[in-house]
Formats: sequence, C-alpha cells, structure tokens
Amino acid sequence: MTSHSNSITATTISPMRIYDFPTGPYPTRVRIALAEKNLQSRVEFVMVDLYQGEHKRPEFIATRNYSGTLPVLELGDGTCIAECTAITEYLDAVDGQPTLTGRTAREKGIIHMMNKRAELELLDAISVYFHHGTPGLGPDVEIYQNAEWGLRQRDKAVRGMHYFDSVLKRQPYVAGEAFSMADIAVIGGLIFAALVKLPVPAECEALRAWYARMLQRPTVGSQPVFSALSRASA
Ligand code: GTS
Repeated sequence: MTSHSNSITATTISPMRIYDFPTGPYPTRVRIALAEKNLQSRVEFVMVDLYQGEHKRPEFIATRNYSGTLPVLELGDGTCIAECTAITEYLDAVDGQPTLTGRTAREKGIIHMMNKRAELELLDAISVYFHHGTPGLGPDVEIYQNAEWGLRQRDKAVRGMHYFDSVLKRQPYVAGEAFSMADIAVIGGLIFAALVKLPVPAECEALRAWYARMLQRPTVGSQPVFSALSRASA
C-alpha cells in the first residue's frame, strides 16, 4: 500500500514569499535550492535593501526575523522561517525532488555537519570579515565594527578554503557523492569571497575545480549575483 500522508505534491505547496537581496550570498543559497527544485515561479521575491538597513528596522525584526538577516521565507499563513538551512529543510520536506538535505539518516547527518562546517569555517567567517574588516554595509548600518576580529575571521576563512580543498580532493561533492545543501553553503562562501575580493589560494586546486564545475550547473550559474560580479570585474 502506498501512503500519501508524507508526499505533499508541488500543487499543495503553500504560497511562499521570500524576503530577499538578490545578489547576497545567503539569499543566493535559497535561490539555488529553489532552482534545484524548480520552484522559483511559485515564490514571490520581496527585495529588502540591506544597504538602507531595511532588515534592521523594528517592524522587520518584530514580524519577519528577530535576527535581522535575509533571507526569510514567509508562508501563506504568515509563518516566517529564517536561516538558509531551515528554509532548505522546509523546501525539502514539501518537495523532496531532488533532495538537498539527505535521504537516509547517514546522509542527513553528514550533510548537516558539512553544511554547518561550511558556515562556521567559511561563509560566516567571510561575513564577519565583511561587516568588521571592511566598510561593510556602510556607517549607517554598521553601528559596531571590530577590525581585528574581522581580520581574524578572514584568516579563518582562508584556512576553511584549505579544509574544503582537502575534502574535495577525495570526493566529488562537499558531503560525499551527491550535490547537497552543503555544496550550496560552500558556493555561498565562495560568492562572498569574490564579493570581498578574497581569492581562493592557487594551491586549492580541488576547490577551484569543484567551484568551476558548480558554476556550470544552470541552477547556480544563472543566479543574479554572478552577472553582478562579472559587471564589477569588467
Ligand atoms: N545564519 C543566517 C542564514 O543562514 O540565513 C545568516 C544570514 C545573513 O547573514 N544574511 C545576510 C544579511 O542579512 C544577507 S547577505 O549578506 O548574504 O546579502 N546580512 C545583513 C547583516 O546586517 O548581517
């Protein structure tokens, strides 16, 4: 007998709105997850201007995301889900094709671990560098900066690049044999690295080759951040 209780089809997906900054590394993670599942057309994207500090306004903090960050997924009933990992897990639960967070207990555990490691060792570290070691979002938004802390996190991120290089020397994807949420998190890290002009060291050949391969994926290469990056480097 086939049970339908857990298989929520695309037609039953609740209306979704994403509070978004289209060229931001974190919002791009959710954009990639949506594209992998071909769900973009089911989502209304609402731009929140980070450089104007719209994500720090009391109304946004009170009603959308206490942490004052993007992206935020808002469901039809008004429920707001922040954090890229949580949003990706939600999307996997409503539409598991393809799965990005793992099918078996082992896959889920490894993907969650590698995703967290990508955040801790690379993406969040570069984000801290951006907000503390560079002008970040500008003086009106960056009300406290600690340059020393920012620079330490930049160095941590470079160590993280070497770590992911060592991972990708022995397997094709960040969490093993298949593309997952953990690859998307490392992609987010390398997008942020490009935005802050922090190059991937030349000796990290496996990481560089993996990234070139990721950029060939239509769900990745088509994201607006990449056209913004090429315009900036032209
Ligand atoms: N842990 C959060 C997540 O995974 O969603 C981090 C989200 C985050 O830092 N988002 C950035 C943000 O809101 C967006 S972007 O930098 O990628 O564009 N930054 C603004 C701020 O003030 O921290």
